[in-house]
Amino acid sequence: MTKTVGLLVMAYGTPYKESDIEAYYTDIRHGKKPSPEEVQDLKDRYKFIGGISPLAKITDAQAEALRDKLNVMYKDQDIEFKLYIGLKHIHPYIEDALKQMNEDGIKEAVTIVLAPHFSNFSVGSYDKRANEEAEKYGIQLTHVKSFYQQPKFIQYWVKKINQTLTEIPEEEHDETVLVVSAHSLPEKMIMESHDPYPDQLTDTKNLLAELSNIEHTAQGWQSEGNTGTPWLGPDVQDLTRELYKEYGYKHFIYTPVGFVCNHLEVLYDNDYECKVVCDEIGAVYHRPPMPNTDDLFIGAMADEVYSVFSVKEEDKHD
Ligand code: FEC
Repeated sequence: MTKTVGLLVMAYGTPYKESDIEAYYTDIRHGKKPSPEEVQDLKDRYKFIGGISPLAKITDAQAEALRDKLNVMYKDQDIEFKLYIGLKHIHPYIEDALKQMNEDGIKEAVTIVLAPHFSNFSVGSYDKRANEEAEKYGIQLTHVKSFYQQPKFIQYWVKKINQTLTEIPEEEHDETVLVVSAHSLPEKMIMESHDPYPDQLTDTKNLLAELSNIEHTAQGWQSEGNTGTPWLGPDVQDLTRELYKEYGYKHFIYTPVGFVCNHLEVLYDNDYECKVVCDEIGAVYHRPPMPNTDDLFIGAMADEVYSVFSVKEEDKHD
């Protein structure tokens, strides 16, 4: 008999319409209302990328593609995954997803956050919320903690970096640098807890340097908030200026590998803010496409699920 297992795909969430922006921002700020100026600034950024973010639609599409792939991979184990989407900052919240799972009679689920690297303050905080809720209902969860090391994840980015290099004249490859980045976090939180996040980004950068045709690489952080305390750096914009000053690079290839799709933090922070700096210094801005629903990327997440979740022999024929 086929066994149904929950697949809880967790993601950041985005406002569905302009009137959601203030409540969404307040949720990000743990209930502290942003000032009218801050809300207006965020509204302007969304307006700049077309009004609303494509994130909600892409999250759904990624989650559905992952479920479909897993259902093929687990077919001969007689397992079928039922998909639940749980968001961090807007409905359907992580708690809503667990409640629905319980109502559907799900007893066991695999969770994955649509973020490749693990930090206690990113993936860890999603998992904590899911665990607290699952405990109430007696649902057993198996978590994917990270998938940045999955060969298909790296292959995706290697392929895109190499494709981008073909658009740059060969004699200028030595004057091209790859900027590998993820979302910054407050330095104090990361350092005090020996969080693996910065090292995982360095590992990613090193793998891309080793396996792609790029000659020069640098690691940066992006999209930091305004908390009045230091965040992980260097910020990608400052880094661009520094690299230009020191090496005079003509081409900058940005790979925000800490994110998995097109959304505000890429479409604004990279495609607008980093491009402004490139224009200012007279360099060429390049940003390969984000993974979105690319088959290699979905395959990387599916392979990680497969490596953490297997059904015990005795459960197979329930
Ligand atoms: O709608 C969209 O397209 C936006 C999607 C979005 C993603 C995202 C990912 C991450 N964030 C992380 C941490 C922080 C911390 C703060 C913070 C603030 C914001 C704001 C917006 C926002 N984040 Fe976000 N983030 C996205 C959107 N984020 C909007 C508020 C305005 C601003 O600062 O720009 C600071 C909170 C504070 O002020 O106290 C910290 C991390 C990720 C990547 C992992 C993940 O997806 O969970 C880490 C997508």
